Amino acid sequence: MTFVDEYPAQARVVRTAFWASFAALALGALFGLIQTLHRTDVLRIVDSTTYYTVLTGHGVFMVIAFTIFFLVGVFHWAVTDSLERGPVDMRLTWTWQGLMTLGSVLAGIAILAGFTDVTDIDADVLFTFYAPLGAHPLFYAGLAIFIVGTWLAGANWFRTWWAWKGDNPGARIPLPTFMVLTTMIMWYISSIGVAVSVLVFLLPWSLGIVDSVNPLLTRTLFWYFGHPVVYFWLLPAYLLWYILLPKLSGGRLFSDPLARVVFILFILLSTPVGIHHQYLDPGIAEGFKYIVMTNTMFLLLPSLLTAFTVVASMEHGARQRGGEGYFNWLTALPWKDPAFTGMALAGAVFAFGGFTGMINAGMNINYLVHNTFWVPGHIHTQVGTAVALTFMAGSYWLIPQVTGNRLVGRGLGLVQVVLWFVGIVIMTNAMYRGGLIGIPRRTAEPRYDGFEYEIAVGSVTEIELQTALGGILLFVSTVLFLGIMVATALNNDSEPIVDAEIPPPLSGAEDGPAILDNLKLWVAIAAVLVILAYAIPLAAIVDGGGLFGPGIEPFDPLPSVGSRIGLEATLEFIATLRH
Ligand code: HAS
Ligand code: CU
Repeated sequence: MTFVDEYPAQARVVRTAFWASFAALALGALFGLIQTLHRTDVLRIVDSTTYYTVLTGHGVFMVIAFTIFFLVGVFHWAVTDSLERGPVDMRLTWTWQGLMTLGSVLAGIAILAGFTDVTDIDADVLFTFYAPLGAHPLFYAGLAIFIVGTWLAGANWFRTWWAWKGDNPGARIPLPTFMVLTTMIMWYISSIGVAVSVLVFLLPWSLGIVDSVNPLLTRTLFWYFGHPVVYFWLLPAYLLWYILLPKLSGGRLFSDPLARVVFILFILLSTPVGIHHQYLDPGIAEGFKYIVMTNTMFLLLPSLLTAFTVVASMEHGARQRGGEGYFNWLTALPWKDPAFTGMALAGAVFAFGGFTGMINAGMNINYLVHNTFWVPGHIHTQVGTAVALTFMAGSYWLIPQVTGNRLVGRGLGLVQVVLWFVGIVIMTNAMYRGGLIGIPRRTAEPRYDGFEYEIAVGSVTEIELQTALGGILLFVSTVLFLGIMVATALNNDSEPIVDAEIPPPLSGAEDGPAILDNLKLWVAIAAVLVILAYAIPLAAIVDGGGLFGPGIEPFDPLPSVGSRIGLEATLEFIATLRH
């Protein structure tokens, strides 16, 4: 039985989310090609001011719309399939789907309006949209509506689990649902930061309700959210690596309890480290930055555990297929299957991108790479491959499940994932090397007239040609992927498709302590860690630059509240800490 046979209404919800995701991928990839050819001086389709509209579009459509629409599709599939039931309330389901679509359309209009000068609607604020860059209110309103949509999606899945729990008292949470709920807990905790930044500061500022904002405060609230959001993108990829990859390998998941530990570690470790994006920001004490750097190093752990579990599961599968030897078993894996090979290549690139993340996290070496072309190198190995390539590879198994159609172009799918891998290796290699010689990121004109970079290996021209070549290969790969998706959606031959059965893990939930499922405990610990990490830096930032910007007393609007709860005394104490 396929998923669409068992849950036709839920398959429709998943398909709707996936097609929204693929539409965003198509737009984002087109913008990616335009900007790559522009900044390498290979081909100029837009002028250098419009470049920033293109760059904003590429970022928002790729890392917000493409990833998060795909995420809600995967999560809806995972909860329905593992709890063997649809949501309690389908109206809530279509409400969150509608809000996410409305929000992305509004933000998209604000961005695309930047191509015309017939309106004053503009949003060239890049995907991080932090002040002092300011966008049209439509952009912020769209983002806010989109995030509310994701919050309701999470509520939908919690309600489904709650109803299932009532019918299965004392049962452990099925692993796919556990992964969805823990990821949503991390999302609720972290998205508070961006919700406050947008709703309390940036949207009122863009509407003229407040005259100014404190850029360091809105930036810090953004990065409070900005590091965990990378795991919001990564964890659906992890879910596919843990749930699908063992099955595709012909084996079973090595350890369910270890997978639960990994997702709990992301709840606890991901939010308290956002200041590692702000090592060069003034106004945050070095001591805090040093603490954040140390905390960031702990983030290696969940990824290393994942590498161990996932590769062990692959080895188990290979040996069931007759694989032998220390490494020879690798040849027994299903390398002709685009779903398997795409995810394995994505995992390999993730390892490399993860280590560049550790380099980013080193406070002193970060001074060398921050705001250089190195960072987009890291971005494209991580979101651009670990996540994006896993999503595309996972689609080769999921789309037949939610359409009931056999995959069209399986061989072409294999070409597509390998082409993506080759393109990303070429492009990011150039980005990383370019960053190390100081080529800046986020600029339409990265070369300083007449100033040739002296570099040990190759030349700027060679780096720029590599970047352009990699970008072109990625664009071709995207077109291939979207073509296969459309052909499969339209395919109505009656050929049988892969079965939906996910085999049970080798070591099940019962082998791990029940406390792992105590979600309230993990929320409480995470809240304490967040308060420890952010209370004093945020208080110091407000003390130094006010809630709404310098020159405006921190709590002008709240003098009576401040004195009553001793806020002034606390701030005086913090001020002594800073000197
Ligand atoms: Fe990052 C900047 C640090 C992971 C995305 N990161 C970014 C930006 C983005 C991003 C979008 O400390 C740019 C934001 C902007 O525009 O300014 N990042 C880290 C660290 C990790 C990390 C420590 N990043 C990610 C992931 C992302 C992502 C995942 C997206 C999905 N990142 C930073 C820092 C900056 C930064 C600074 C700021 C730079 C600056 O100055 O602006 C860690 O999570 C990495 C942990 C992982 C490893 C690898 C060890 C794991 C191994 C095995 C893994 C293999 C597996 C696969 C699991 C250390 C060896 C096996 C399975 C198979 C299928 C085979
Ligand atoms: Cu980060």
